[in-house]
Amino acid sequence: MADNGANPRGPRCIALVGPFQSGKTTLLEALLARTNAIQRQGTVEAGTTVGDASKEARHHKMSVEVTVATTRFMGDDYTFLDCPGSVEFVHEMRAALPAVDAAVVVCEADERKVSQLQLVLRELEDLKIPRFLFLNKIDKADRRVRETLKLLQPASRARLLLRQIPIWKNEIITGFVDLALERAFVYREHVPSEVVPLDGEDLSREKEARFTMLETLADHDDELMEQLLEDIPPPRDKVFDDLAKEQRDGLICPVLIGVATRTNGVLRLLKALRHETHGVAETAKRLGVKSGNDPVAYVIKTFHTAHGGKLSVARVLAGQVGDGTTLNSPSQEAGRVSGVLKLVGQVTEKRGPAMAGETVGLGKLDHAKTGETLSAGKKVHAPVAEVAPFSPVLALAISAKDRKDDVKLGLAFTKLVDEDPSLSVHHNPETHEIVVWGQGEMHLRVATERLADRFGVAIERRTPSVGYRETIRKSITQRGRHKKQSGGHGQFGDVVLDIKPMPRGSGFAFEEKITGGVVPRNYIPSVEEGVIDGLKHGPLGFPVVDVAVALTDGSYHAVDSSDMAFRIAGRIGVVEALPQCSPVLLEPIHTVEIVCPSEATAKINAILSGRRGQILSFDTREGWEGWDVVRAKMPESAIGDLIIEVRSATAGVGSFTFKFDHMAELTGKQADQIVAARRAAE
Ligand SMILES: Nc1nc2c(ncn2[C@@H]2O[C@H](COP(=O)(O)OP(=O)(O)OP(=O)(O)O)[C@@H](O)[C@H]2O)c(=O)[nH]1
Ligand SMILES: [Mg+2]
Repeated sequence: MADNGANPRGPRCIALVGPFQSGKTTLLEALLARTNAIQRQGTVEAGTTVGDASKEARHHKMSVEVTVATTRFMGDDYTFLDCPGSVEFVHEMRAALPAVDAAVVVCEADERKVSQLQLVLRELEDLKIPRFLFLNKIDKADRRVRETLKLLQPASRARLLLRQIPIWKNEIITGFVDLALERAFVYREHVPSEVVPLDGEDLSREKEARFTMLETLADHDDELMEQLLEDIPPPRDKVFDDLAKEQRDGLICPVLIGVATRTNGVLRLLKALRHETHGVAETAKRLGVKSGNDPVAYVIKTFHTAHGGKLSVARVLAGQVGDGTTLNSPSQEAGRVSGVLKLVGQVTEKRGPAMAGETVGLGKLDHAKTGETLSAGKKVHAPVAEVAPFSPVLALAISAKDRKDDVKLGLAFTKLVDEDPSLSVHHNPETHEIVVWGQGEMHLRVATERLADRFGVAIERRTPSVGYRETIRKSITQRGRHKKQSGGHGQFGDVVLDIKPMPRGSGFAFEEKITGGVVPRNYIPSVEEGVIDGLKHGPLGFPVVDVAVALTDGSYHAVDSSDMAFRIAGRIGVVEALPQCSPVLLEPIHTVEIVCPSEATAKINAILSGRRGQILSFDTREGWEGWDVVRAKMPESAIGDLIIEVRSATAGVGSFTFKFDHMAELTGKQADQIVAARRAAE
């Protein structure tokens, strides 16, 4: 294909993904600088990149969301999605990936990041997204690239195929040889590399490495195999075709090398994307888009700008979307597009309608959500992808510093969760806490920073309360009597209650066994209400559960008895009885399922034992070579910050899910401490 004019494959959408801090945002910067979308290449250190332009990203010097930037290269539009590498923000990447044509997996020669690389590659493999590996930071390389590949290979199901080899001079990499082009280049800072003659030792290394590359390609191409066996040099076009085809089929993952900070290897990467990645037609096929000319778009990300309202970043998969197009999600009308924007990070520019393949910001789709498929045909298009929900791992209790901000806080949360469905917000009516669940410390920190910065709500943060309860171990019969005689009309209620423990998990039961009308029927519901009042706060300070209360006897007064008087009598009966029933604390126990690379399993066991975990089973993780699953029962109080220890024991890749199992009695020193803390807080 000639290297000029628009490519028939049209606009591309490419994800930049990879382990934490591997250089994705820097690479985006280099890609934008090389294609003249920006004047000067910024740096993460100086906080001047397009990718990490938000206040939170600059502050933490890491990406905390997907950044979308469109540029033009040799007549075609390319939209890059710079995805955060931190496991706490993986959900951003996961929501964005379905719509891309290909991914550039940016990685480093670092054995500590192999598991993270595996996680990222898994997502791409499962979605059948063609991918390049961009081995970045080779300015710091201290081992041979071939050794690095051996180190990284276990992370990839597809064969890693070295496309370029470095040229070394005095232990420093000064350029590279492209094995498909058979051309040598010398790096120059921030300008395209210079072609140099390929000769001497570099040529013999090239011959050997190219042969290895061809052999790998020939595993899936008999004709090429024959040519190699017969020593016939394969035509260059055939090699390129094989590279592209085998990559598309998920058989290989070509590896390119470079230095993002110096824009080295970036032009070759762009050219590889141009020639070897397919466009939206193939992607639409992969996603099962069936629409003819009706518009179909996939929502990659959702923003709420401080002033401009809601913006949905979407890739148009079919048809055309413009101002005024009404789009539907599978569940409802998503809204009418008001404003189509080109995005280069936070810089936006109004533009005309977007055609199939383009990735743009769509304004005012009030009811569109990230991960949804929007369409405008007669029939609503089926979802092209289902983004699995994220289970939360860490919680934070939040309140507005100023009660006046409560409403504002509620509204801000609605927008935050709309932007980031991996956050969830619950109101705990018992403790009046707003509990925010998320993916880790940094994720929750960024969420609270956004509350303050973007929505102007000052907040207080606390560790959420554990759902302790209490119950009784002994039965009792107790009288509850309420009598007040003050001047005219008095109050009188008198009840006798049988109070009994019930089996764990049965909650509360009320029964009445009144004979002879000693407590008139109409007062009995009030007695029950009073009993419930009394159980809300037991002698240890927690709600009382698993008790049965029977109303067996009592008396009334024709004038002074009332609903209120019987309610108070019921409560008095319970409150006086409970301390005599040998109360005991109950703590919630959950089943926890931890997944981790096998080499960390021993450490995980130690962590679980150290947190009163009772290990139930170990297994190898199905479909995940080199990973284990550990199941355990654990108290809720020990799950609170479990994720922090699990991540630190697994280079960030371990995680867990948990589910409530049962309430268990807790006695001894630990229980005493919890009760004392509760008293002190009241
Ligand atoms: N030596 C060297 N450093 C690099 C290179 N590319 C990036 N860096 C540095 O690596 C660090 C991380 O770079 P980023 O671009 O923020 O990496 P990232 O992958 O976007 O990070 P996250 O999005 O937080 O996962 C920064 O200090 C960069 O300057 C490179 O090619 N060589
Ligand atoms: Mg980044």
